[in-house]
Amino acid sequence: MPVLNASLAREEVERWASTLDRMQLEARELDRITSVIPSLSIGDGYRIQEAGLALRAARGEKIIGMKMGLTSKAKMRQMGVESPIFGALTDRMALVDGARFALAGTIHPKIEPEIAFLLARDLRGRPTAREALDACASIAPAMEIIDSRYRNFNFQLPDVVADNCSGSAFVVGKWSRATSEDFERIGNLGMVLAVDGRADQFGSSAAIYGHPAESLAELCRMLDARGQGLRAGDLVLAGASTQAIPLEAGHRYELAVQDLGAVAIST
Ligand code: OOG
Ligand code: MG
Repeated sequence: MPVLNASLAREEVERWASTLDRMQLEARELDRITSVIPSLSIGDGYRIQEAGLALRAARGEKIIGMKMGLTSKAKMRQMGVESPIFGALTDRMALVDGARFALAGTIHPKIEPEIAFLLARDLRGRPTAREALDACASIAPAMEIIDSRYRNFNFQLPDVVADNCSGSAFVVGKWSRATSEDFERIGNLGMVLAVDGRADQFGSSAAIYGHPAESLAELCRMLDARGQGLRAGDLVLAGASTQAIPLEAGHRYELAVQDLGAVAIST
């Protein structure tokens, strides 16, 4: 069982948050915190994440939603960890569909195929996947750019949680209306991530925690355990359906999702 209790002193939490924040701003990497503090708990990780988000809020960044991470077997295997985690999405992380993403200022970015939800109403407590989908206005194809601040993406769960779950940027395609009648269909949509028009990763939305709405429901349950919830207007990334691939200069990355359409960025 992962350790959920928090033990790190407040000053230490703030010190690590500001170190990670500086690493991101300066595009530098560091060794995972657990190599220095092996007893770091997941609870400490979330406290560091929160302190880091407060630093960004002080610079005018606004939280517009949440991301789930490590919700697929492919990602758990790729990163060597085995339970879902969540982080925040801010307005400055959002890219416009078709935009160019400059690699300058990043460390070792990767891109991954995702499904995004937009909440039509508040969602709190411990909903089922169907109840979670019911709270959504719409769903869209999306891609997330992750860029761990740890050397070689080498981390344990408390580290990656502290690092806002490797979040760097994200892009969302066209929204489609989603209702509970779409539940079965949304649970098994083909997803193809292509580089310069050549398919590179094939997946299904079923790989995202069994069903992307199950990931949304799990996020809500994890937030509930901390006395928090989701609000109308929040955007949620449900987690990648395949492993992430390195983002390199001079390419076009496009995700096509069955029935939902495509979303792209260029580097
Ligand atoms: C952690 C973030 C995982 C996902 O969709 O599974 C994630 C990482 O892989 O560095 O965003
Ligand atoms: Mg992701």
